[in-house]
Amino acid sequence: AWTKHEFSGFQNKEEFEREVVRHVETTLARSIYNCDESAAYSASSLAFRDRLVQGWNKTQQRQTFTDSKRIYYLSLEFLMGRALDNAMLNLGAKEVAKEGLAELGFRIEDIVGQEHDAALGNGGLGRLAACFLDSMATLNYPAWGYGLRYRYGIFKQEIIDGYQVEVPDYWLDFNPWEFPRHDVTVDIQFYGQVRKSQDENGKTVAIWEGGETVTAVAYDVPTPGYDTPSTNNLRLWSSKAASGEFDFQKFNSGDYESSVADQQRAETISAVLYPNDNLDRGKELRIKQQYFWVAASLYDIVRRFKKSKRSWNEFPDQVAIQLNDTHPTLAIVELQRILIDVEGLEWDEAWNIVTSTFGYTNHTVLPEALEKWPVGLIQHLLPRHLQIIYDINLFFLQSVEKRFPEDRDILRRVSIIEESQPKMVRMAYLAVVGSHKVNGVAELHSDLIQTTIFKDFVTIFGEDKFTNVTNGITPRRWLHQANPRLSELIASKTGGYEFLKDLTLLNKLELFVDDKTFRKEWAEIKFANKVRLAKYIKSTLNVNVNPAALFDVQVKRIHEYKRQQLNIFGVIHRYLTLKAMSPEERKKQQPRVSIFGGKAAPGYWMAKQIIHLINNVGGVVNQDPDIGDLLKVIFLEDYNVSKAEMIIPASDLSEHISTAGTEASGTSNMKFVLNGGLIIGTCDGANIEITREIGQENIFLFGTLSEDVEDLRHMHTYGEHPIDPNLAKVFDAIQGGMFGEPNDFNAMISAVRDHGDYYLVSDDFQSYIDTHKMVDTEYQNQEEWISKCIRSVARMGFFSSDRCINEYAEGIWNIEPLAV
Ligand code: 26Q
Repeated sequence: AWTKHEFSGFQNKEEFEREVVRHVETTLARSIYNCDESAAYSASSLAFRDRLVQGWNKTQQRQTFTDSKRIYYLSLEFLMGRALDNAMLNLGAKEVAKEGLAELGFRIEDIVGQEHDAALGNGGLGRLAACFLDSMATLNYPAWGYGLRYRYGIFKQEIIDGYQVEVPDYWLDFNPWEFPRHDVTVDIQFYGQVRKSQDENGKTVAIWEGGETVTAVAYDVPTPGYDTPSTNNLRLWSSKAASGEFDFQKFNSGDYESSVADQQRAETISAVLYPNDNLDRGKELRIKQQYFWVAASLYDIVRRFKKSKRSWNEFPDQVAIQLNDTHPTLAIVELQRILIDVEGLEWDEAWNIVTSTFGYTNHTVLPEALEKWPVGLIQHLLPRHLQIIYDINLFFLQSVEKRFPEDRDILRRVSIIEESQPKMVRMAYLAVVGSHKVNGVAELHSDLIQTTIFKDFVTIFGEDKFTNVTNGITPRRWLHQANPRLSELIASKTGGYEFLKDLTLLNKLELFVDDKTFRKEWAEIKFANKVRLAKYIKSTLNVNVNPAALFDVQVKRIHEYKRQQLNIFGVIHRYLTLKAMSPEERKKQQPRVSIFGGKAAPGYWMAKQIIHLINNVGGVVNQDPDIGDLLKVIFLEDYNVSKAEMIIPASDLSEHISTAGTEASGTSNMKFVLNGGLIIGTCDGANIEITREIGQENIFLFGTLSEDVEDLRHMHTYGEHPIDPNLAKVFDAIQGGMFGEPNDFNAMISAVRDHGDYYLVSDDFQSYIDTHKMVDTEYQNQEEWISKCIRSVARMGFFSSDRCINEYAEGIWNIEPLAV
């Protein structure tokens, strides 16, 4: 039962029930005798929403009244998942809701399950933003998120004949969690021309005029903290035609069609989330989204600052803005434009304010993910901004030239403008130059950016500008909400649910590692979670999986660098090995279920091939009577946040096997370990720090180290590189037609065999299968396995997003919690 929660949404179940009934009968205008699960969801949400709003209003009033410094988190993605379950938990009213719903004849899981995920993100970066909102509210930081209100979130994935098919995700039918603010609008200008003019003092000023205008409308989403009345705001902008733009003349003169077309063109800006993850496709609409969102957010932030009547040099004392990757980099240019063109500040004073305000988080070193925009496109779309970018670059390069007069190449290397054909604006360089701090998201990644893509900038600006903030996850959603029984068991041993606010308290679990009954309860919970997933697999795929088998899970976006192909090749190797065994030998093998899930970007052909191969392998293996329970291969359709909440607690082993140096951090690795699963992984991203925290005896590491990757790639291109013999057998099986048409997967195989094996699949194959053999052996000793799981959980305190947000607050934002 819920005991120590100090802040509660409802005093008792009767109060909750009264509110649900009231909403069914009045807001929804339905009879309580005709209340189905959908209506019960709606009414429960509205009941909780009312409570959220109270804390939200108070929090906002207090932030305004105390005039405290705020952090603004700019992210094109917020992968929130479901809100009702989270609101119940954060308001400490889950028990009350459970009992109240039971009295009304419902099971809480069914009601919570009615909600459509808010899926305004691709993967890690978007989910990180959502975890940060949870932590910022929980820790009482005055924080706002700013994003786009996409009409369509990430597509829904269907698997048809083994292939991915994308279906649009229209999610706004009924969304009680947003509040339209039709009175909070900003007109955003695009295109047009810049003309020079003189102001009243004879100073030359730039006038940006003409072009077209689109209106941004604010939609606010309350984001509650856990066990605190603090409720922060997530402001999402929606685009619509500007009132003057919805051309009444056209309309009245009967040109109805073109006036509607104008309106649709405006609404297109916030229509759809780009489904690329770690891939930059330079589409004009994407940069229009970026400017639209950035300009609306900055107008809003500046408007709020100006109400306080402070002088401009106090702006960085009142405002910190964090850029979630380069997607909002135009904010740097936009603030400079506002300060010099609108507010009349001098360049240097304005630039000081700008650079003191912004922090930039890098999430990738992959060259194909680094944003670049053609100069010509920006010239056309944002002519004044291009001038400012050129001026920023000019002053920056002048200062570099002064300091490094002997280095003739450095200016070309660090220029914000790449002198290519066509010329490109390098957004990451602009973000570095325009921010006071640049951080990576795990230690290895932060080291790598300082020695590779930003090496020259470290020389120019000094090491202090570059820092590391290792990612974290919210234990509220990723432990308590996803795995309530494990959370309860932990609470019973660590002195209540305090660990949800101070995750380092998990270390108290070490005392119980050898406690037989504790271990047994632990194992029972894992088993129950596996039974639940097995039922789900049966109901969706009609495949029977044995919950006593080892569940081996890889769920994440499908990408060659994440190496789902290595995993499926390993599975095929296992299948071939089992097939070659005698029935007696087979009986001694550890049964496994290999579970995959994840979306491929719609235009990423190779990623779609990988999905196809996984499904084809499942089709063969799962039917094979020689194999039975020894091996099952499952591809779970439409992996998303709410499915993650079910899948992660059911894993025994999860795979985090990116080519070393490619995965900036990874965050699901943290979620799996926190839920009592072990992991197999490369020395990449946060795996390294997880190893340091939990101990290397509790993790299955394998493969090439990042410092050796470059040499190996060089060897592949210029030297001999015989393919791994076991992998060659796997390729022969595929090309012999064992898993469908013999030639269907030639490109995947060629990438390894003939095209340089950029992701080192062959190099790592032997150590990968050897490590899996160790996993099999260790899993046989269940007592020892469970001890490892418990010890690992006990040592995961570091990976709370609360720790992470405190590091940002202290090291980058210079901001303090607001006492409640
Ligand atoms: C860029 C330009 C045009 C269109 C799309 C994009 C785009 C969109 C999304 C580029 C990248 C992303 C997403 C990147 C991402 O999710 N990165 C992940 O961030 C996590 C949180 O820091 C890390 O844990 C992962 O390692 C990293 O891959």
